[in-house]
Amino acid sequence: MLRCVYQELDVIKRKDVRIMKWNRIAVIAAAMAMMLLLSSTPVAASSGGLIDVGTDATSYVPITIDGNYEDWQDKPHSQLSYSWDSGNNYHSAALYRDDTYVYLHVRMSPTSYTQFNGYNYLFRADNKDFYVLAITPNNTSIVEGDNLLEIRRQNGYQVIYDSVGYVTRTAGQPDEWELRFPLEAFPGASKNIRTITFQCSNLGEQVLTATGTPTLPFLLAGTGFVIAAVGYGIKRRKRSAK
Ligand SMILES: [Ca+2]
Repeated sequence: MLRCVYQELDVIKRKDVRIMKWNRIAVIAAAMAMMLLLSSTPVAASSGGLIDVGTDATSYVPITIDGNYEDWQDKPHSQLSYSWDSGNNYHSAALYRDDTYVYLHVRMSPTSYTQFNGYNYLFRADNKDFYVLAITPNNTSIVEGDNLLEIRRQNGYQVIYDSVGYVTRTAGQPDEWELRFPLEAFPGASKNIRTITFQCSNLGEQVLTATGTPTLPFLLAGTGFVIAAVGYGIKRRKRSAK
């Protein structure tokens, strides 16, 4: 009788140890997921989302729209040129996004077509088109120094809420500008937009793809999956141990 009791106690102890072991694994998995989440930084959007998180991570300086362009130095720039003139002149441009805004930087060619052009900007978020224009308030002439820009929807001409831009004109230099508008402005937009591109027939024929990805929503989804998977494993173990 006593022996049976001891055997039963031993079985219960082993079950407890097994459950404790799985609980510990669950805690470690959750901790690892959180560490991954906290250590995440923006990655190149063109490299493809969740799978690349953490493998191609690069830390970028946040963009401030202020007519100072040093914050663009660490962002990859592309050449925008016209096919009939690509060998001679090109503009330099970069598209960047974070989890709230999309940002554009353009510096015109130093040798020809040096002046600002804010018309016919086509931003595309996950293949949905959004035409935007950038103009000075009341369409006033651009003067030397920093000029405030309004960012408007080309369709309807409304100023985009929470948008801002500056174009800088300096004697002997090509015009340079930066602007931003919120991701929420995109038609049917959610914060889970994966790919944003920019093109403008007035500046060149190339298509820019935004650098920077809001890793948080994707990683949260990933973390939830890890925890759910571990939880399911524990449940199965408990059930099969009965
Ligand atoms: Ca800036």
